[in-house]
Amino acid sequence: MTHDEILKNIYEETMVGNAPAVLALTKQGLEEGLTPSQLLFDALIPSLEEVGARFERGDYFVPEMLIAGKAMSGALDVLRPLLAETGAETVGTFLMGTVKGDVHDIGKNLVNIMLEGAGFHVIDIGVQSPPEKFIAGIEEHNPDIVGMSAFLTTTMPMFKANINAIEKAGYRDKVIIMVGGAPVTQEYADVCGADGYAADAATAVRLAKQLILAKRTDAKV
Ligand code: B1M
Repeated sequence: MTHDEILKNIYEETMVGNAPAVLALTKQGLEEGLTPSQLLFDALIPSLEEVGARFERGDYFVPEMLIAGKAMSGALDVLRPLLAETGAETVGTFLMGTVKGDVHDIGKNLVNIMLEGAGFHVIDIGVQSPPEKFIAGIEEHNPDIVGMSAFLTTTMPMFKANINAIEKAGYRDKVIIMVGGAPVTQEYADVCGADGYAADAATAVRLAKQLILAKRTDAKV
């Protein structure tokens, strides 16, 4: 199979949720010289985007989204150690969770992998995380940054609820707060009072580093 054929097959098998085939093709792609980034950005992510578009058009339903998501997660398990390979020292501690009411975790996991790859110590508090869980995470791990993901329009208001709770607990000045997720915008992040917003994992890593540096040197981003 050529590189293009492997990528095309991963794209198609992810779309139909054929997890064993996606796993085998991902391993084959790596053996044959495709990079983890090519597998991610040229096959897996575009496939899930198309799954979302089909769901919006009413051509796909929740079960189809679910199996496509599982197929992607299986491939991510293989790519994780490769994407996270780093010799760098710890840049900072990043506490990350998907907000209450939201079960989406693939995007969050991908951000985590890229953060780990950039030298962050990442603590993942999982999905459906209520404000108390973010607070408990801050108390236990003393993070530099608290990251929140929301993937539904209906769960985005949890950003503000979490930020209010963090403020009330007296930790707002202690932590940098970053938000993200498919429906989130810079404008919405500003309205919530977050310190940073990123549209994708690579930008999230870049911004996280900038925000930490700015806080440590008292500069503005
Ligand atoms: Co759902 N879902 N889903 N879903 N799902 C979306 C998000 C949706 C956009 C599909 C659509 O209509 N086109 C839509 C939300 C619409 C909206 O509100 N605006 C939707 C819906 C409606 C729903 C349900 C309500 C469906 C229903 O039950 N009727 C339901 C809600 C369940 C709940 O949470 N309470 C639901 C359920 C599910 C499944 C469980 C079946 C499954 C989730 C599996 C899982 O995550 N383990 C699922 C899936 C797979 C999707 C789509 C198809 C794919 C999501 C994904 O993994 N994308 C999605 C459609 C889409 O996104 N196009 C959809 C790939 C991932 C790499 O990208 O998640 O955007 P993304 O993450 C990016 C960035 O957002 C960013 O970086 C990541 C990597 O680059 N980022 C951050 C993420 N977090 C960040 C944090 C940061 C910074 C950047 O700083 C802290």
